[in-house]
Amino acid sequence: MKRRNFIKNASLSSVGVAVGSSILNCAENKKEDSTTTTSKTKASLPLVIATWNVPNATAKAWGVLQNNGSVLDALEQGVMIEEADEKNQSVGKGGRPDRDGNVTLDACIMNKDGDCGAVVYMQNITHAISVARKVMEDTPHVMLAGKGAEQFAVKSGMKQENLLTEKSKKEWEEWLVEKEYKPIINIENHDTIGMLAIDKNGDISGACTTSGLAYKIAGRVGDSPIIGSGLFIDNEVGGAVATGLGEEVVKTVGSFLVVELMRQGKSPQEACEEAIGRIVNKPNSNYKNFQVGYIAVNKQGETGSYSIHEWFSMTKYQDGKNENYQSDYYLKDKA
Ligand code: SD4
Repeated sequence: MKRRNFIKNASLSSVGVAVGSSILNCAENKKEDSTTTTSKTKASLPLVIATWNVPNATAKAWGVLQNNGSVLDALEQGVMIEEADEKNQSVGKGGRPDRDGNVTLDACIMNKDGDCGAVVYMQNITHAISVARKVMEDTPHVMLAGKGAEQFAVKSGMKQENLLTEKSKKEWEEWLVEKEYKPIINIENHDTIGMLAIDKNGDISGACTTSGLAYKIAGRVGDSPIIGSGLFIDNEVGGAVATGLGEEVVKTVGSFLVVELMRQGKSPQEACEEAIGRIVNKPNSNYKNFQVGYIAVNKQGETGSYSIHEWFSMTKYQDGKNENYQSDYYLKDKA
């Protein structure tokens, strides 16, 4: 399906799809990932992959690992780049608000031991990933929500700030004119950031952070902070992370599914494809109107990525090379 047709279809759909100007940069996206073979050759480590075209974030994470930093430091500092980037309107500061004008963040992190931490519906703190990590490391809990998460962040020394930038505010005010309730999925070149990393010892961890769907109903939480849906790591097997319409990912427990499929012997690419298959093959699935994308890595360092619609991509930093790979997608040849 050509991009123009996709945009047309999306605008007709009950679930709107916003295509930002940065999609025009897709020409920068490189070939399809050539490392999705099932060969069992030893991968060059460290290795970092992330959803979308986020070279600064992967470079940051890889640099931390190269300097023998911990994999959690690498992931945290990597995704913080996107959280702080006001131009990325799907993550952290500058994120698009909910329908009431509040920017609410979801994030989670998971380590090689299966420990995890998450924050949901948190406001006024840019670095949701850092709060998620502190939940994991400093509390007996897995998830903190809303005001409690914000209070915990402040007690942990993080500063409160207004996350609604002028640009996101203006766009929200324009949206208010029609107030048509259509969750908007952003399929831009950068978006919700999910990142998976393998350190030099071969240990895998992951992180995911987002401001969620633009103009969502207040209180809505997506897949991104839900362990097993937006992110899952099993250090014996591999890791997976999701982007796109979170409700569909939650309904299929997507990232856990990808990891379990890899456990059964599927390559990361095959596992991502089957997980997308579970969504599109559901009775009455209206998958033509929404995007979901997965990236995955296995213990051998093989990677895969797959989405429903065109223009999803994965950034990979390995062997000193930081490259963006256009994902294969379900609707290819089905237009
Ligand atoms: C959510 N999965 O909140 C996130 C949004 C996203 O690309 O990934 N957008 O549903």
